Amino acid sequence: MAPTTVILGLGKTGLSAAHYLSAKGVPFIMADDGPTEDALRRLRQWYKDPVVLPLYQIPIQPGAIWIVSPGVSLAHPAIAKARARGVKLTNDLMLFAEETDGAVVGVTGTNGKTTVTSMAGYLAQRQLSNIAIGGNIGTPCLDILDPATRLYLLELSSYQLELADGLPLRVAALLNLSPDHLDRYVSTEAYYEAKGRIFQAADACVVAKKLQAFAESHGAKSVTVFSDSKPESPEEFGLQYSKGELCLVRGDEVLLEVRALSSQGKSYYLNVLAALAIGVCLDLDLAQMVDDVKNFKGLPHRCQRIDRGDQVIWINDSKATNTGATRAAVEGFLAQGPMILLLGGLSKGADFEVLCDYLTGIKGIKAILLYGEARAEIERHLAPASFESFEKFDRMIERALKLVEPGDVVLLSPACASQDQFSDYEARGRHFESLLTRGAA
Ligand code: UMA
Repeated sequence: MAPTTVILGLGKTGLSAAHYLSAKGVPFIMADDGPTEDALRRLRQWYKDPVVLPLYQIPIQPGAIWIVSPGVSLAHPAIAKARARGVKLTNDLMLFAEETDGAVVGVTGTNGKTTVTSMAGYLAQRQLSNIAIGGNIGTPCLDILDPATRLYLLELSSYQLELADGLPLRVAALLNLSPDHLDRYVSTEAYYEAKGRIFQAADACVVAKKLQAFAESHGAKSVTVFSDSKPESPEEFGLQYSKGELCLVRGDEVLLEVRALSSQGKSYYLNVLAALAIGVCLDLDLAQMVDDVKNFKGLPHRCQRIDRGDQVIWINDSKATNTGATRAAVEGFLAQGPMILLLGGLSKGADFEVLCDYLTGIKGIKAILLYGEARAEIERHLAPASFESFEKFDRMIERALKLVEPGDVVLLSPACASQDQFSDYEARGRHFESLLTRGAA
C-alpha cells in the first residue's frame, strides 16, 4: 500500500501541492487549523466535498508523507508527535526538486532576497529563454513547474529551507543574515542554521563576504563573494571609488558607476553585485548584465518613492519587516534630507534595542513616529522626548503629514510585520500610498 500523503496548511503552498498531487493522481488528506473561505471556495471548485482536518486530527501512520507549508511551524505539537512516530516531513520545494530537470537558483538571506531573485531573473531573461521566477516571492514553486523551463530562480525563506534536505541547486546565494522571525525560532542561531541549509547540494555559491566562513562551514563550494569594499581577488565583486565616483567592480575591473542605477543606497548596490555574481555563475555575459541592470526598476513596497508634488521624499518601504531592513533603509536615505521615520506594526519577537541605539545616535532624524502593537516594545528603547506614538497607522500618517516640511524625507520602514492592522506588507504599503495620494488621512 502506498504511504498516506498529507498536505498541512491550505494557503498558496498547500493549494499548489493539492493541484500538483491531483494532476499526478496521488490521493492525499488535507489539514489546516483555520482554512480561509477563499481556500475552501477553491477546493470546492476542484472536489465535490473537500474534507479539511485540523492538524491534531491527522491520523499518524509511520511512513506517511506530510507536506508542510512554510507558515506551519515544525514545533506544532501534531508535527512533533508525527515526527517521533516515523512520519516523513517534506515540503513543496522538495517535490519540485524531484520533478524538475531545469537548473535551479536559490536565493536566501534576511533582506533583499526578493529584489535579488527578481533582478537575477530579469538579467537572465535578457540572455536566455524559458525562465521562471517563484518561491517565497509569492508564487509557490510547484505552480511554476513546467517541462519547458530551463532555469528557475527561487526566493527561499528559512521556513522553506528547514525541510530542504540536499536541495540540488545550480547556484545558492546567501545575501546577509540578521535576526528575524524570533517568534518561530528558539534563537537567532537556529534561524541562521535554517538559512545555512541552502548550501548542502549547491554546485556554486554566491555569498556576502562576511558570511563566507559560515557558508563554507555549511557545505558551500565554489564560492563567489561580494562586499561593499575593494575586492581582494579577480573573481570577487565589490564597491570602489574610481575617478571620484563610487563604482561596482569585479576584481580590478570597473563595471559601472552606481549613480547609473535606478535605485540608490548601499543595500541596493549589494543586491546588484549579488545578482551579477549569480549571473556569472550561470555563464551569463557580464558586460550585457551590467548594461541591463541599469534598466531594472525596483520592486513595489521596497524603498519605493511616492511623489505627492510637495518637495518631500516619501518612501514606501513597507516590506522592511525586520530591524536589519529598516537600518539599511535609514542608512540609504539619511543623506537626502531631515528624516521622519515611521516604525511599528507586529513585532515577531524582535529585539529593538540595537536598532533604537543606532537611531538615537543620528542627528538627521527629526522625528520618530510609532504605531501598532509593537510600539510599546519600541518605546522602551527610545528616549521619551524622541518619539510620538499612535495606536492606528492612519493617525501616524496624519501626524507625519502635519510635521513634514519641504526637503524632508519621510521613511515608512516599519521594522515589523503588518498583520496587526493589515493582511500583509503589500496591503500596508498600498494603504500608505492611498493615504498620501488622497492628501490627508
Ligand atoms: N496553518 C495551520 N496551522 C498553523 C499555521 C498555519 O493550519 O499552525 C495554516 C493557516 O491556517 C493557513 C495556511 O497554514 O491556511 C497558511 O500557510 P502559509 O503560512 O505557509 O502560507 P502560504 O500562503 O502557503 O504562503 C507561503 C509563504 N508564507 C510564509 O512563509 C508564512 C509565503 O511567504 C510565500 O510567498 C508562499 O508560501 C509561496 O511560496 C510570505 C512570507 O511572509 C510572503 N514569508 C516569510 C518572509 O518573507 O519573511 C518567510
